[in-house]
Amino acid sequence: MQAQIIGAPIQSGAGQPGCIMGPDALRTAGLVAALEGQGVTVSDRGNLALVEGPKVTHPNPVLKNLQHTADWVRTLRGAADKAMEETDIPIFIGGDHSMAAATLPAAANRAARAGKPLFVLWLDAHPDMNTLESTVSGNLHGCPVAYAANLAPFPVFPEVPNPVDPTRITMLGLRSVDPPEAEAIHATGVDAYDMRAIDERGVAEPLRAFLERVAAEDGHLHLSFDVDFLDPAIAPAVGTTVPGGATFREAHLIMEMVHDSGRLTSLDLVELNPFLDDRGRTALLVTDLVASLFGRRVLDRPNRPNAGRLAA
Ligand code: NNH
Ligand code: MN
Ligand code: MN
Ligand code: MN
Repeated sequence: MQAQIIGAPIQSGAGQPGCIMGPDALRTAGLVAALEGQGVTVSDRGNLALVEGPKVTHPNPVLKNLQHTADWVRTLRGAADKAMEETDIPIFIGGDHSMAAATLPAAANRAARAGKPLFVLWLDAHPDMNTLESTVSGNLHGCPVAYAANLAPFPVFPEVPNPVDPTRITMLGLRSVDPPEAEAIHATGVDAYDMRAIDERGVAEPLRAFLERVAAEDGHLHLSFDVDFLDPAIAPAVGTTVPGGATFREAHLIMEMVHDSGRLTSLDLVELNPFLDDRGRTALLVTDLVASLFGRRVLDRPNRPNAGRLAA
């Protein structure tokens, strides 16, 4: 299996700086070796360079860094559409979650070309379903799902020829949802599991049902992993920590189950802010989760003296 790594050092969609360092922190933590250790042939394409695009404006004055983020989304969309053609599994490393405004439409384009439905597994404390009108923070990383599913006009971003079907999106880990987002989840039929649902049912049951649907419909599967899905106690390096997140084992189990499904076709690793990290532990944890996602099994975990520190 071949994977390409595409670094997108974009931070203008988040409320505070630092995600610009995300791609290089993941590389420093050993992302390439983690993949190669699972037999994946990796081509690391380095970090994208921003290409400035057409001037965009929007009447909502709260929107932050609109031009810069729109330029990034357009730049990454071009690179993502290309990577989708070139490799089995493009891995987009960020960078804030506005990246998904490029990677989701690109994944949907590839699925449409293959004549398959696209499914999305969204692991995040937040649904990122705000519109350019509904956002209160003005941070565009809170909007990519609404854009990619065509829930509202986003004239500042490129056209979306193949909108993502909201009923084929499963969200796990939600615990910070704005009122218009809650309304959008109900109105569109996104399959959303907040942390209370996970407390009661665990991650395995809803995830198994989702993966069975992907298999039954012979779908493509894009996994979008926001670091704030994880509990801040194990993953401090994120600008929007929310208490009560996924545990180490919940996160690994999800990765192991997605691997076993054999369905993964593209991946986002987003919102890592190394400026907020504690001796690289969050970057190491994300890298460790990627190893599970590509097939490392609990019984094969290396018995290194350091391996246990990730469980702290
Ligand atoms: N919903 C909030 C907003 O739109 C928070 C979004 N922040 C995230 N999303 N980190 O994953 O600003
Ligand atoms: Mn997010
Ligand atoms: Mn989030
Ligand atoms: Mn494998």
